[in-house]
Amino acid sequence: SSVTWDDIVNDPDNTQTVLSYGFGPKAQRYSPMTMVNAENVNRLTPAWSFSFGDEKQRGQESQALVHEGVIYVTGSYSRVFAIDAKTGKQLWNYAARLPDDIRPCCDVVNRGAAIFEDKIFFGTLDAAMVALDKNTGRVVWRKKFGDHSAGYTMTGAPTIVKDQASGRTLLIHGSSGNEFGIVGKLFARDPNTGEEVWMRPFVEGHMGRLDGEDSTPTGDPRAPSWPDDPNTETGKVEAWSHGGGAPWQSASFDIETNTIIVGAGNPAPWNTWKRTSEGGNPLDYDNLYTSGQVGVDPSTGEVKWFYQHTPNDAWDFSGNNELVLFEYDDNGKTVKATAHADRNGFFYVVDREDGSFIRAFPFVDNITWATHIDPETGRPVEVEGQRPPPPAPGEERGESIEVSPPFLGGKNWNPMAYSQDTGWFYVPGNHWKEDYWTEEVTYKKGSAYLGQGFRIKKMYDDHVGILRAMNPLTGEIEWEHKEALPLWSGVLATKGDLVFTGTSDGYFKAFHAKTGEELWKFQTGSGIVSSPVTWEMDGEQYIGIASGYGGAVPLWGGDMAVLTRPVPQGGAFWAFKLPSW
Ligand code: PQQ
Repeated sequence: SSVTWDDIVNDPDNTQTVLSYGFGPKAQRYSPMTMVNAENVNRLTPAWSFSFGDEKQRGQESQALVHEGVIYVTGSYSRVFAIDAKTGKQLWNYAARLPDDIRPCCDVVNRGAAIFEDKIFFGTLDAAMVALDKNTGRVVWRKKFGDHSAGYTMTGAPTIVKDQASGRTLLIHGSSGNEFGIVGKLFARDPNTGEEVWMRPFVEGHMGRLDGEDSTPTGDPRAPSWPDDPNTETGKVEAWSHGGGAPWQSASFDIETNTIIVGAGNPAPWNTWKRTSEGGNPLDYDNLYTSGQVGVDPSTGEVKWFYQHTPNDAWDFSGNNELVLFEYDDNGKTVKATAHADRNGFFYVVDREDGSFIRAFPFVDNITWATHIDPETGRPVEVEGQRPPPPAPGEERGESIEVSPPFLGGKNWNPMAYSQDTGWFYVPGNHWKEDYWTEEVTYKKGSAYLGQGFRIKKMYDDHVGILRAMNPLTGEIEWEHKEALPLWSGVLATKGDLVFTGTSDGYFKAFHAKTGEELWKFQTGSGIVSSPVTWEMDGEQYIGIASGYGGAVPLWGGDMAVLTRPVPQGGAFWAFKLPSW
C-alpha cells in the first residue's frame, strides 16, 4: 500500500517500517524493539546477503528503508536496489546514467532515499532528483536542479515533511558542491510532480524563489557578513558569489513548530582571508548562513532562525552534520532541543523553538582551535594563531600550522543515535589532527575552490575511531570504545540495551548501551561506512547494514588514507537475525 505522512510520523514506533533517513522526523535512530537484546545478541547470525554487483564499488554509505517486506537501499554511483526483505532476492534496480564530468568531492556515495505514497526519491551525482515507482523502479519524474559541471552534486538522502500550515506534503533536499564554489540551496518540491515549490540560498544576500518567482533575499540584501569589494560587478568579494553553505546532509523536521531544521555547509573557499576584508578581522565577517544550523519555514522557505557553530569558518568544519531533535526536563520544564556533534569537535544543544544556544561541550580530545563556546554569547572562544595565516607577500603558500580536529572533523556525516532509555547520545567520532596552510586561489568554474592545503595525521598511536556515549545535559563521557581505523559508520540504538555500528575494517558490532561492552561482531568482507537499520518481520527482529568501503577518508585522509589502504572494496547489504536454534 501507499506510504502516508502519518506512517512517516509513526515510523519511530512502528517496528515493521523504516520510512526515513534517521527513522522519523526527529532522526533519533532509536528502535523500541527488544527481541534482539544484550542477553542474546551474541547469537546474531546472517539471514542473507545481497551483492550490489558489477564493477561499481567504492563507498556504500546508504541507510536502507523498509516497507511491507521490501528493502530500498541506494548504492554508489547513484543506484537503487529493491530487495525482498525475507529472502534477499532483488525485485528491481535502477542505475542512473551519469555523465563523465560529475564532480563529487568525496567519493561517488549516496546516503539513502525517501519514500512517500507510491514513490522512492533519491538524489543523483549529476545534480538531479529522481522519483521512482516503488513497485517497479520505473522513473516517474526527474528534475535537474544544478549544473553538475560547476560542482552541484547530490549524495544525501532527501526528506519528506508536511507543512502544518498548508497541509501540503513537500520533498526537501539540498545539494553538495561547496568545494567547487557553488551557492548552497535548499529546495522544496511537490512529491507528485517534482515541481519546485521554493528554493532558499544559504549565502546572505542571495535571492530566494517561491512558486517560480523571486521571493526574498536571504538575510540582509547588502550581506554585511561578507566583505565588500568596490572592484567587482557585485560590489562584494569574489567569494560571496561562490560562497557555499550547501546543505548536503539530511533535514530533520519539528512538527510542533512547523520548522525544517538542517545544517548549512562550509563557506567557500576554505581560505578565511578570501572571506575577510583586506587587512581585516575574520571575526567581523561571519559569512552567514554557513557552518551553522538553520530553521526554515516549510510554507515559504524563509529562514526562521539560525545558530552558527563556526563563524567565518577557516577550517572546513561545515555545519552539515545531522540535527537530532530531543526533549529533556529542566526543573519541571520540557526543553525542546536539537543535538548536533559538529566537525569542529563541540557537541551543541540548541533550543529548537528559536535557535538560541543552550550549551556546548567537547566530544573529542585536544580541540586546538577554540578553548570553549562562550555560554553567554554562544560563540567560540578562538585560540590565537589557529586560523591558517595568509601567504607572506610574494609567496603562493602560507606557513603550515597544526590544527585539531582536522577538516574531516571530530565527527563527519555518519550519524549518531539517541537512546530514549539512557538519554545518551552515541557519537561516532575520530581522534586525529592535520597540518594546514593557505594557498592562493581564484574561482574557476569546475575547479576545486579551497585556497587551502592539508595533511591529516594521527593523534594517538592506539586508535583513531572513538565511539562515545555522551550525556547531553552534563557533557560527561559515560563510556567509550576505541577503533584502530577511522569510524565512518552511522549508529543505531535499541531498547534492547544495544548500540550497533560498523567499522572501517569490516566488522558490524553491537555494544551494551549502558556499559559500552562489545557484545558481538561479524566480519562483512569490506569496510562499513553506512548506517544500520532494524525492522520486524514475521515475528522476528532483523538488523541490516550495507558494507563497502570508501567515502572521504581513503581520498583525503593523508596518513589515515594510507592506514585504510588494505581494506578491500565491496558492495553488499547484510541482514541479520537470531537463529531458530
Ligand atoms: N562526504 C564525505 C563522505 O561521504 O565520506 C565526507 C565529506 C563529504 C566531507 O568531509 C565534506 O566536507 C563534504 N563536503 C561536501 C560539500 O561541502 O559540498 C559534500 C560532501 C559529500 O557530498 O559527500 C562531503
